[in-house]
Amino acid sequence: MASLVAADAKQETAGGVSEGSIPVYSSLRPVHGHDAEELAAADARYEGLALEFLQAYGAPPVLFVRSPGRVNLIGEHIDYEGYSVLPMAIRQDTIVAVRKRPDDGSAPSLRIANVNSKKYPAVVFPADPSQEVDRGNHSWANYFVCGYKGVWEHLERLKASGKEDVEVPTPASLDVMVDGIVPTGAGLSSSAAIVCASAGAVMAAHGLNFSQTDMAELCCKCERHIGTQSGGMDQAISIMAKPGVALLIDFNPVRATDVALPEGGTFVIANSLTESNKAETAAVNYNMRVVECRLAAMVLGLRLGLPKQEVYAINTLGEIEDMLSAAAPGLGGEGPLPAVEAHLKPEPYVAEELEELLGEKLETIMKSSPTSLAVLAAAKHFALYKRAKHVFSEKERVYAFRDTAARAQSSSGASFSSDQVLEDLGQLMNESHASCSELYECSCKELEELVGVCRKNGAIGSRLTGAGWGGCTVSLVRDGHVAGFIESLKEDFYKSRVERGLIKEGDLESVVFASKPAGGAAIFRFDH
Ligand code: NG1
Repeated sequence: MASLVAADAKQETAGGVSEGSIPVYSSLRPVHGHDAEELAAADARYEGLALEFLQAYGAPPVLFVRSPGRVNLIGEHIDYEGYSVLPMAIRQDTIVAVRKRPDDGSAPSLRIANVNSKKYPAVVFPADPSQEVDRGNHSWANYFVCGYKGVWEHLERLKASGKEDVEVPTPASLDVMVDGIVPTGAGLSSSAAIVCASAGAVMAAHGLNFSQTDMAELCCKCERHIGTQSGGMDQAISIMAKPGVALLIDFNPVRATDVALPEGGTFVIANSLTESNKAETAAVNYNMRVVECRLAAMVLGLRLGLPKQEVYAINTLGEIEDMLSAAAPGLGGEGPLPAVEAHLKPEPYVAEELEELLGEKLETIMKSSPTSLAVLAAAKHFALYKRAKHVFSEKERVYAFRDTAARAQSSSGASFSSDQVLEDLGQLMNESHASCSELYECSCKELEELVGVCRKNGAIGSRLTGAGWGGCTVSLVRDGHVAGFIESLKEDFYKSRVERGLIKEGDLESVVFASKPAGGAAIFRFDH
């Protein structure tokens, strides 16, 4: 196979590809061409994937779709409450190679394999968009099935909304090979990377190309088949990211605004080496927080004097803030936090207490959500005050972060103290971490240790990133200090772990690294 970087870099916009859809390239250059070493490594990786594909299926892939992981700079656990977040994509991504398999008379099927076949064995599913994702069996390929279902669900929604010209293709047999290098269980959105790349591959293999916003929405919805009640941050950044900038992402509907990051600072990601398996721990961690926020919103709704039936329909703290603002425009400039102080007690609530207040069994209120019922079955108490306080304060920090970063852009000349901007951003990150740790209780002892080591070694700000309970930290570090910072982390955090056999010395480059904002999802068709 010829080198994949040799062809011209061109984005195809003809042939039914509408503006704002996933870019289609015939070369790796637009995504990986900023650096010769990166381009050569990407070229080798795609070549290797194409070869594995050929060996597995006896024919080459027709196209590749890549979608990146992300690091969230600020705005943790607030996307599912409807609030804006501020992530950037990282270089590490998942690539899905695909071809439509010619009809051989047998029932259409999806053959899904991974270049890492030891860890991720090959699986066959029916080519049936209505199949359920088997939540009881945590197969890696379930994420592909989520993306697969998402494409058809989106087409069905379009049809249901009255779009008469929507043609739903017949589901074809597909051969698929996946190559993912986003660390798993690390809070860097490996799950969104595979879901987005899978949905993109299914879409493109059937001759479709949806808009980026439609893709972001559909990937968010379909990843929920895995069993987590996720917000839309990861899928939105994975699809819509642009090289060189972070994005402020708003929801309902999903929108992205560029946030230029100030000169002089670099974000360094470090893995705590504690894996957090979000899908398997959903009932006690991630979904538990979603349910706690919903209960907090309901109790606040009661205090607002809403009728019970309206209260039961409330899902998020974002909805409650809108209602509070409608009742008292501007909320006296103080936002919803005073309502939390006034109406929620600092101690956790038990289920019976909430049922007494709400006048209904929690199981009845949440009966339409099996994942919420799993939370109720596992939960002993619900920390409504702490969770609401985190959400309402964290959303303010997101806007403060965006406004602080903008200060660096609007000032002209070096006399402006960009160092002060970095300090202010760092402080917001530290405050965010404290809130995640103390109020949202989504940290763990390894993350606390790592954040401490990062700050001790000169991070201007350091915080857990992603869902937490393990995974990574992100630290803001002065440019000139990055190499020394990484070395000191190796010494102070990783050395003892290498000695204990938790990680190999040679793998450290993939657990602690600096990252510039990378680009989003792309389709590659190499015609030669
Ligand atoms: P990670 O850390 O990638 O699992 C999860 C959610 C996000 C967001 C963050 C916390 C999914 C797919 N992603 O991300 O939507 O809520 O936690 O801010 O569930």
